[in-house]
Amino acid sequence: MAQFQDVSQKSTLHPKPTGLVLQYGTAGFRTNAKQLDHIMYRMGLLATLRSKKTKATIGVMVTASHNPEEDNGVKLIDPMGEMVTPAWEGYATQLANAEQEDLLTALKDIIEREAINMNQEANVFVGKDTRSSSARLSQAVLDGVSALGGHSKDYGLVTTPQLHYMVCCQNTQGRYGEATVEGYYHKLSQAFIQLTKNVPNRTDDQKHLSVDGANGIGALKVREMEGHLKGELQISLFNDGTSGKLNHQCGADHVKVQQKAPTGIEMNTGERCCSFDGDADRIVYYYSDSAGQFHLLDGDKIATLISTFLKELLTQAGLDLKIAVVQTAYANGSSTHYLEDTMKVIVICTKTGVKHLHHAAQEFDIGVYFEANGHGTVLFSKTAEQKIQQLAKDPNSNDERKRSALLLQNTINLSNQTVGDAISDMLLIETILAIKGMTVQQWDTIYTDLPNRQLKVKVSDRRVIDTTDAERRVVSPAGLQEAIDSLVKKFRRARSFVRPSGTEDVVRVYSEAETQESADDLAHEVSLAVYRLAGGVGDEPKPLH
Ligand code: 16G
Ligand code: MG
Repeated sequence: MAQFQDVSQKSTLHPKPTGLVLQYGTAGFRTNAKQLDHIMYRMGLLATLRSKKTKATIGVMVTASHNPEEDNGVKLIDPMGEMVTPAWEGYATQLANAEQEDLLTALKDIIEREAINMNQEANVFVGKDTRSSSARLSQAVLDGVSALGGHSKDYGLVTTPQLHYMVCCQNTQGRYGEATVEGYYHKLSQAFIQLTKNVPNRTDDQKHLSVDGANGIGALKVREMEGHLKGELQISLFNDGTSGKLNHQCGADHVKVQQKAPTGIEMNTGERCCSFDGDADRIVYYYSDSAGQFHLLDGDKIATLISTFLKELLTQAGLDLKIAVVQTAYANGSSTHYLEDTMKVIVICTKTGVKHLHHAAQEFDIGVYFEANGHGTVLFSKTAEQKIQQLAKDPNSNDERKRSALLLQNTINLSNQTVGDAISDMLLIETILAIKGMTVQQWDTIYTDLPNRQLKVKVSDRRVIDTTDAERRVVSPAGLQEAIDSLVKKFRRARSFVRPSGTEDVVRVYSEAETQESADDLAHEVSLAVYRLAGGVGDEPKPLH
């Protein structure tokens, strides 16, 4: 077929380095940008096949999120704006690793296995972050799409959640919104303005927020959006990419892992600040108190704030809808405790990675999901949306119920229901704080985090670590879980787990305990156990104190 000739011919412009093996991991392919040209071309091909198969528009996002600027990556977006389905992650890995001469065979194998009608039209949306390699790499994706005769739309510079949003809008014929960046700003800012209208006399302090844009795409987009907010939110933007390096000493991941403020931000005592990550799908908040102490409000604190707000609204509206919070093993024990025992909401724990949380959240009328690292959003089921809409229109309902229903309705519009979105989350958090008349300090004291520590251990092959129970327990290597259990017993209110990273060649160690010193000691001792029982390489982990 002429189509395949074109694929072959163009593939010579995007040759695969012989022997290079890469895997479609938790967040797609991610490595040094120099190794990714052939991957991008091939993901253009695969997205075209996926589009033919689903008879819908598919998204391809070129980004490596919070990784250093030298890296890049790519992930595929399925029709409703969700992560691509696992079977196709497998195809992505196969196609990526086929040697140059086997490319057509690998491609035809997928076509056959999925019984794809090659006469079906295909449509692919492409977006990219601000990395210097992104322009060239997204061009390689577009080459792949055109080689198989697919149509493409290049959105250029967009945040990851914006591209997810576009794909969902396109495939729902605009019911979710208009598939343009303007449409996105319009939908979110309208909802934000409607919600903040409920709070008369907001002071300038309440309207002001300092944002660390991680020197990335989020900075550009938040600036674009600001005008739509009609002064209801006044942003001081730091690390806007004009001079600093992407993710370097800044951004949500840096702040969360280092538990300190990013460089380049001016923090006044008690003022709310937040950081986005490199592709703006994560957000964390923080402030510094009068003693100069830094306080982090991570994904767990955000999930608590949002779920509390929604639960109160449901009660006021008299709506019987089931709400749940989805977390991972990284959620601080205090947050889980507070949500279950004080708030009486259902808490679910899943494996790390957005797709796992997203799917678990879809099981409820309202599913609030957040990873401790700040990736998360709120999902509303069709039933929930309908009940809320009905109540908002019901002429017989009283004022309080109606007001709550309207607030819920605008909250739905403010949430990016396809994936975690720093901009949408930021607007929702600002709204809730305004409506509840809460300062960042008051939000922080809802519960007190248990001190915790994250470490990484280099081992010769991290796949020797196998986990179960949503990554909370180790199955192999033999003896490791027993070792962790007995170490945990030495400390008060302690917990620890280890898991192989899905994005880096390391084993991650997490611990929490009553004091920081205990959490540090526990993390160190567990790291030693991993080093000894799972084939550690290099120097033995050293104590933190
Ligand atoms: C990726 C995941 C994120 C997860 C992180 C864990 C997506 C879109 N992103 O960034 O959810 O927390 O990986 O990294 O799924 P790790 O496996 O290296 O600890
Ligand atoms: Mg990200």
